[in-house]
Amino acid sequence: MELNVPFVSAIMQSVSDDSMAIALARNGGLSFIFGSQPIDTQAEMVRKVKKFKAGFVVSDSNLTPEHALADVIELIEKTGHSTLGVTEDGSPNGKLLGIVTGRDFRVSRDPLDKKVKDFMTPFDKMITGQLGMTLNEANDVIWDHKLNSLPIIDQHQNLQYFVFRKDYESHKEYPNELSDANKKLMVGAGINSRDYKERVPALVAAGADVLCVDSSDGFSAWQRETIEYVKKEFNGEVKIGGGNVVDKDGFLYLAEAGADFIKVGIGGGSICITREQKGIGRGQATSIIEVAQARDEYFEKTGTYIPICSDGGIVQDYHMVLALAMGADFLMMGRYFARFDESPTRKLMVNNRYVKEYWGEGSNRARNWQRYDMGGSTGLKFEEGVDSYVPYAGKLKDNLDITIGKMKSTMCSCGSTSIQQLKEEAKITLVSATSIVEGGAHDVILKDANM
Ligand code: RVP
Repeated sequence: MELNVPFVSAIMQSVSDDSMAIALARNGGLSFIFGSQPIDTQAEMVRKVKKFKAGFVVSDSNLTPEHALADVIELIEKTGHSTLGVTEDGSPNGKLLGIVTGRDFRVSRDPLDKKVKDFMTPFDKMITGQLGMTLNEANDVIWDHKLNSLPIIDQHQNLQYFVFRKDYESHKEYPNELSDANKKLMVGAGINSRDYKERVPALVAAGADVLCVDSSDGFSAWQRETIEYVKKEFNGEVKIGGGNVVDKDGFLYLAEAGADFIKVGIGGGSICITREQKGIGRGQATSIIEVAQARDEYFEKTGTYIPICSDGGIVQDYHMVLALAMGADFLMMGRYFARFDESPTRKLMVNNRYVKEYWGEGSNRARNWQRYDMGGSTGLKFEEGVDSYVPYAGKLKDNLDITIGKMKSTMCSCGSTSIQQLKEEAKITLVSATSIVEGGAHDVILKDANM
């Protein structure tokens, strides 16, 4: 398994759900769907990613014919989408009975209690597509009949998807798309070392391509047992990573346990206060350099190359190149992805700026899910993560394109045409605090201080 861009999104409630996973895989990376949720909801998110078909959108705005105009208006406000599926049971895949768009009602004239069935465009007046048609065929129907959207139904008239005219442009090629042998997007999932005997089979059945034991401290017998169990139970066919570790001993421990990749980093995450709270962790660069060396020695000795992932602490785009140059094979980021439209959290206006919520998995906010699932001790007295905001940054693709452009430019300056060459040849130098000041704009009055 190989990534097309060396990025994965963090195993966090505030980062990696199915929307993030779809967006990132389309752009060549991979998300690990957060494991701090019940097994069935996590498996459902994995399933949604595997079911994703470019251009075919599962309808998120649906009502029954018995609903009223007031419900239509409320739903449009909530979702921001103005094409509503009318199904027998109001579900996204129920029997399709009609469709409502802005052309079907007039708020100024129609009473708010007017029933959907009295103003929807009914099924027998609609043009629909059949499940199985290609995106090109669907777009031809949209074009020929001058439609704005085409509902796609199965042989029982159940609504499956909508194809929208306005999406046509945005469905241009995604050259880096990360897909499996069946052309389905790839997706990972986080697991823990407690309920893995139930969680892992459910995630594998849902189609997860790779798993990762999610813990701030991976150098533990629990983690070894989890990895060994998964390897044995699935005859070595399920890929599973472990972590996090910060030194050679930790790396070797998980390598011997059978981990397919190993995550590096404790306490460096932007929302992480593990070092402050427990005194546990290590500088990210020091950790990466040591573990990368351990990986290379292990490879020389055994012939097995176990990729390492630098997890946490990356803020600037150049940090990414640095982590790769220091030896990381790929990077996990939370804060970076949390800022985008596709992350699962709310976008808010705070102090005249758009922000998105971002909270650590070790915060009480994230840990609250356990009271539904795990029983046991939920009354832990301290937090290892904070609840915060990050500046909103727009769409993932736009940002990723810029980041990758910058990284390529840095690599170009290092004379490297591949990550491997960068690792071997880049010259890394220690910098002083003064040199960092010197590296930014300094001693000038910036024209637009808000930029
Ligand atoms: P960052 O990209 O700097 O936001 O860091 C994200 C990483 O921080 C995660 O991948 C995880 O390793 C770590 N994390 C997540 N939650 C917490 C916490 O609550 N302490 N830490």
